[in-house]
Amino acid sequence: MLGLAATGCASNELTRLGMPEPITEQAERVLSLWQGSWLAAFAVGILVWGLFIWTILFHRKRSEQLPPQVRYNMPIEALYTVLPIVIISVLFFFTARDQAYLLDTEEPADVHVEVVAFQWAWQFNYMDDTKENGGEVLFSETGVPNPDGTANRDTQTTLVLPEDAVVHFDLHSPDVIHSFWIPAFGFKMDVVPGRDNAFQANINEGTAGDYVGRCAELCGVDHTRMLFNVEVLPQDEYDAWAAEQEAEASEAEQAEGPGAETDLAEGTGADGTDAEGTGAEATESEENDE
Ligand SMILES: [Cu+2]
Repeated sequence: MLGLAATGCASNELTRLGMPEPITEQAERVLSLWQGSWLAAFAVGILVWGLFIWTILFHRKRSEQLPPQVRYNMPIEALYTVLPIVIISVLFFFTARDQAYLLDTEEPADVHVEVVAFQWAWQFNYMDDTKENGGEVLFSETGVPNPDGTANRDTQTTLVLPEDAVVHFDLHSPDVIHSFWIPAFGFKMDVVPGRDNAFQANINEGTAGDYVGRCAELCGVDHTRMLFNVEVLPQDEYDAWAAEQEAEASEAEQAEGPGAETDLAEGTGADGTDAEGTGAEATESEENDE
């Protein structure tokens, strides 16, 4: 009752059992797997607690005589074995079914983002996947490491996405293992050096708004600085934003000569920021020494 009162009137929040509000079709699936698993756990819990309480209340010690024993009772022993196997098989079935759905990247995507996770920030490369050879970078958003791990929407990189669209994510890391996590997606995936991890998210209609993103793998001493923003925009606003970014990127490319944009996206961006991160680290340790 206290729990009910404390979580307020949002019954929706209560039934989510601690999960964030889902903004993708995939997140809805994760949420129902989560809720279903809890229902199964509650059912088993209620049965076991019920048997305990029933035993305590109605089968207290009445005399010195030993009660009837059930050891080597084959039907009961078989039940103890078969029932857990049934429970685990049902949980396994739903987990395997949902995992196959969550990792499916067959559906043609509307937006294609390459996520580069590096110590200690993120780069989001918006790709033109209509081009051959795995696509071409249209424009990039490169973050700088958060100063001290305190979330600050104004200084963090923002991953901008359209609502009511299919987004394909390719995950790459030039250094160590990170994990790309948007809690509202109900999903995270490791970003592993030398491995092409990918997933897709079908972002729901009516989900425009601000969300948070994190690195969810302890990737080194400044892991907590790897924060980013997620902003979901209505389709038309997203299109306008993307066109603007693309125009800016091609202007910059013309100013710096051909090939400059690719260098910025794949080399200098990540390396430059990394060097900056190391610089900050050196200053910090000097301060600590003092
Ligand atoms: Cu990380």
